[in-house]
Amino acid sequence: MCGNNDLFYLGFDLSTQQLKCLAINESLRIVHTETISFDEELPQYETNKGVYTEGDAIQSPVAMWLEALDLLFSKFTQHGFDLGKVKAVSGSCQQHGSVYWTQKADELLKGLKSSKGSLVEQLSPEAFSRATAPNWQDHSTGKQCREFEEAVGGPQELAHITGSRAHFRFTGTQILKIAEEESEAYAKTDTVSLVSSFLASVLSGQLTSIEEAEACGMNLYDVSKRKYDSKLLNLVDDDRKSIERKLRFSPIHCDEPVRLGSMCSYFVDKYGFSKDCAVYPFTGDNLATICSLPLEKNDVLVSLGTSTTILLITDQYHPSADYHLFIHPTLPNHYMGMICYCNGALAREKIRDHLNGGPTNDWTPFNDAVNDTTLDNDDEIGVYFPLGEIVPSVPAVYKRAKFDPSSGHIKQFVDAFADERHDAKNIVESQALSCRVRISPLLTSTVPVEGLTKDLNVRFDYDDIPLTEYYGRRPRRAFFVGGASKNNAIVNKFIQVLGATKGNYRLETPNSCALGGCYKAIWSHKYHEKQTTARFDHFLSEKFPWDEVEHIRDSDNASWHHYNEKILPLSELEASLPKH
Ligand code: XUL
Repeated sequence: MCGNNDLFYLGFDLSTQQLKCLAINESLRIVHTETISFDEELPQYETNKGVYTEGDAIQSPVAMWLEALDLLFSKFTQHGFDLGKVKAVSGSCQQHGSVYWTQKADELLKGLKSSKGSLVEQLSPEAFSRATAPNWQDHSTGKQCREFEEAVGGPQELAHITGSRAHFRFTGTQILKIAEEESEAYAKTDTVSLVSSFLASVLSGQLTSIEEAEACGMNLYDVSKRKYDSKLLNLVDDDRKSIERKLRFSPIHCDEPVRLGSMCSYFVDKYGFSKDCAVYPFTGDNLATICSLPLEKNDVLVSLGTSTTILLITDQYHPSADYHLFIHPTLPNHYMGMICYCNGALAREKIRDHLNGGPTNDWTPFNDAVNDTTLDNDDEIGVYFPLGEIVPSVPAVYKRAKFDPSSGHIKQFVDAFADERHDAKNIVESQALSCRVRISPLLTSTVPVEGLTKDLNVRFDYDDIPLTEYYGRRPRRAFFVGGASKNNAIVNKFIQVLGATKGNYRLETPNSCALGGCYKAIWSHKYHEKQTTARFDHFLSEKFPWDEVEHIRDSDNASWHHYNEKILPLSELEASLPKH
C-alpha cells in the first residue's frame, strides 16, 4: 500500500504573502518543505504583505512570483532534495487574481531555456500586458459588480448562473474594470490567466486553460451549463469572440484528471526535474483545502478563525447570493459550498472582554458560561455582529430577543439578558445555528424526524423551506480547524448544534492548501497512469494519515434536537434586522 517511497509529488501554494511547496512520498507523508516569503526574501519588489495597495486597488507584481519560483527550486536543490524523483506536480493558488499575457507569451513560454537567464529575465516584461495581478483583497470594482448583477436581473440570479453573486474580487468584474479603465493594456492582452493557470503555464512552458473549479470564482461561468455565460462575456467585451479567446474558450473540466504536459525543459535543465514529470491543473486555495482531507458528500469543514468559514461537499446545486458554490476540483458531479461569515472570533472576544471587565486573553469565564447547563437560555436568542455581516447580509448590529418555546415565536426584543454570561452562551449557539441552517439545504443525509408538531416554512436569506428540512438534515462528519477549534467549550457547542452523524474531528492545518495540491498531484497521476481507478475521496481515505487528526467525540442526538427549537426564533430575529 505504501508504494515506492522514493518517488515524490509536489504541491505548490502561491498565496498572498508567500510561495510554499511541499513534497510528499507515496505514503502521503511530507518529506520536504520550502517557502519563499515575498516581503522578506524579495524586498526589491517593495510589497507590503505581498501586495501593493492604492486606495481600494490591491495588486501583486507578477515578476515577483516568477523570481520566487526560481528561488524556491534553488532552495530545494541547495538543501539536497532530488527534484528528479518528482513524478507529478499540482497546487493551490490564491483565488480570483488574474494575470494578463501578451501575444508573445506562448512563444516566450515555449522558448524558456536555462541558458537564456532566469524566468523573470525571459518573460518580463514582454510576456505581460500588465505588470501586476489584481489581488483577491481588491475592493475597487463596485461599479462593475452592479453592472454584472443588473445584466442578469439581480444578485440571486447571478448566483444562480455563476454560483455566487457579484463580488469585488471575482475575476469577471476585475477584467471588466481593466477593459474599461486600461483600454490599451486590455487591447494588448491576448490571454487572461487566473493565478492558478498562470503558475501551471509557467511550469509546463505553455499557456494552459483555466481549471473549471477555479472558473467558478469569476462570476462568468455558467455552473449548470458548464460554459462561460454569453451575456456576461458580452458585458466584459462587446466582441464576445475576443474575450472567449482571451479566456482560452473552455475551462479544463474536472471530471477526470487532465495531464497538462510535462515540466518544461527550463526546469529540467536548471533544477534536475525529470522530463516526464507531469503537470496537472492547479486550483484555488479553498478548493485545495477540501482536497487536503478525504472529504465525502455531506462532510463539512468548519474554520473557526477571525472569520468563520464553512466549506462543505455537496451534490446539490443550490446557489444563494449569500454563499458560494464551486464545481468540486476532483469529485465529478459534486460542488464545494463556501459560506463566509465576518463575525467570528472578534465578536466572541468582545463578549469575553466584557465578562473579564477589560481586554485579557482569559477565556475561563466565557467558557464556563458556554458550558454552564444551569444557565437557562432556552427562551433566548441573540445575534452579535460588531462588523457588518455577510450571512445574513446586514450592517453591524446586536439584537437580543425572548421567544415562546412552545410556539417558537418571538415575544419581545430586549436590550440585555439577565447578565452577560448569557451573551457568551447565546453568541456561540447562534453562530453555530446560523451555520447549521445555511448548510441544511445543501445536505442530503437525512435522519428521521420524530415528534414534529410544527410544519411551517422557515426563511433564511433566499431559502424558504419547511422546518422539517432543518430538523432532518445533518452533516456526515465535521472537521474543525482554525484558532478557536482549540477551545473545547466553543467546539463542543458547535458539535451539539451541527449534529454530525459520523463524528467530529479536529486538526491543525498549517499546510492544507499545499497539501491539497500534493494529494491532487498524486491521485491525478495515478489515475491518469491507470494505477488506480479509485475516486479521489476513496483513494485519499485509504492512504490518509489519520493519526494526525483528532477524533473529538460524537454528537449526541438530544442536544441536536434541543436546537431545533431555536431555528424559528433565529429566523424571526434575522428578519427583524436592518438591511444593507
Ligand atoms: C476566496 C478568497 C480567498 C482567497 C485567499 O473567495 O477570496 O480565500 O482565495 O487566498
